[in-house]
Amino acid sequence: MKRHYTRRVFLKMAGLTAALSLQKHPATFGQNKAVTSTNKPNIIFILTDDQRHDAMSCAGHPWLKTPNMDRLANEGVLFRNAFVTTSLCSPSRGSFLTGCYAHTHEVFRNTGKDPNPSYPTFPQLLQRGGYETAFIGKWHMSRQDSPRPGYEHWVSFSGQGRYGNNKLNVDGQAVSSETYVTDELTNYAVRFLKKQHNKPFMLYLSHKAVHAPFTPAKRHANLYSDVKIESRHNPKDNMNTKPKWGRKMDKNWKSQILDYYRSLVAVDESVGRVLETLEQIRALDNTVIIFAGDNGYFHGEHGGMWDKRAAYEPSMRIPLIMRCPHLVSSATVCEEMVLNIDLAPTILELAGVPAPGSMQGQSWLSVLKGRPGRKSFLYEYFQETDRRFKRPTVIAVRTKQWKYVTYPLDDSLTAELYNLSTDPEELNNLFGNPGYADIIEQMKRELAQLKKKTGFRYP
Ligand SMILES: [Ca+2]
Repeated sequence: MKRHYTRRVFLKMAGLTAALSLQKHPATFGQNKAVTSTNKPNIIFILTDDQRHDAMSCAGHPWLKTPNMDRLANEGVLFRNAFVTTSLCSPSRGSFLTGCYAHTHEVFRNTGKDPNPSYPTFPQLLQRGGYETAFIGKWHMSRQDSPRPGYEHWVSFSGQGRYGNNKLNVDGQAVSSETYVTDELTNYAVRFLKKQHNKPFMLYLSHKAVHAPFTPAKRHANLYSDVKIESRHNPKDNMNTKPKWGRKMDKNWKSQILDYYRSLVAVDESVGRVLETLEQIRALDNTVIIFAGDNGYFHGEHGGMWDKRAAYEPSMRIPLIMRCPHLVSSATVCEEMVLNIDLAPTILELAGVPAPGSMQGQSWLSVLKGRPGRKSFLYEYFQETDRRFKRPTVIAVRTKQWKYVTYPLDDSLTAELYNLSTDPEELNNLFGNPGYADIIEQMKRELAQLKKKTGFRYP
């Protein structure tokens, strides 16, 4: 049973938060006397690739079973309004790491570039703040696999990597993978967790799944074969009011969607193995686990959209759960709008490490303490030079009630306005409807303010 925030819960949590900063945890690492006791929690960030916000049973998926993601939500907070500021792999990864917009950290596209080093990443700051840090998995910015600054332990591969037969870079050494990528990365994660830790640790476990080509583990190859796969297009969608672009379903979309969900089952098992390992090393109660996706994914919405990159909800929404036993006891749902750029300042606050002023996100612990959340945010996507992705540059602003989408570099495309309170599926574009002229003016002003505040610029 989910519990939505009430004033009482906020106050209770505010008290618990105050206690956290003072509390010592002598039992942090159980019986292991060699480990220094500390009041800093361990932190595990698990990132998936292209997982839809609703691709978890705890988020209401009708037939997919994700018992371990559900456990995180049942023992923590499920964020029901979590978004990325750019719905694309590399820019979003740069934003998780630096707490900044793509137009600031300068990973504008999937063009093989790491964030501008002027903007420190949260693992670098944690390492300086006394954490033992590890990165395991898909990096997917600059296309080389060698260790990046900020990590004492490094396991990665070049670019997208593969579901099998990966060429891994383990702390600077070339190593061939032995098994299916999700299991392989989890094996490395478990090994890292089980080693002796003389400091609090931060593990960044970054899965390849469920990115295309959707490839399930062999043991899951026939799961859900009796499920009827349907497109998410809503027949009530008023396509006449929308700009025409990006509507091209993969020709094998039914089997693609089925394999997408099958691939996610190994990720759920991975979450289970992480939880089980934390129990074994007696660190579960002193470890914060944050689980997120790097962007959403279309499964046929709006007349057959596929992939991501757009400002519609299935693309910009992400799954986000935080198990944080110090702050939240169980089964809490947060409705405030939180972003990928909030992850870094959140983790730094959890670790008691000051966030640099350059970070543009804000710790989401503040909304968990009952403070008001943001009222709007800027969304940006910059057109790619790769001709396979014929998607226009998109600049949008989203509030709790409204979304205003613009295509500033393509005059042939109409802008869009949706009332998310009455039309959460964005079926009816209200832009150009004279009854909404005042809302459009407000949204234009909000967009201009957000651009100014965040130093918006084109690549
Ligand atoms: Ca992605």
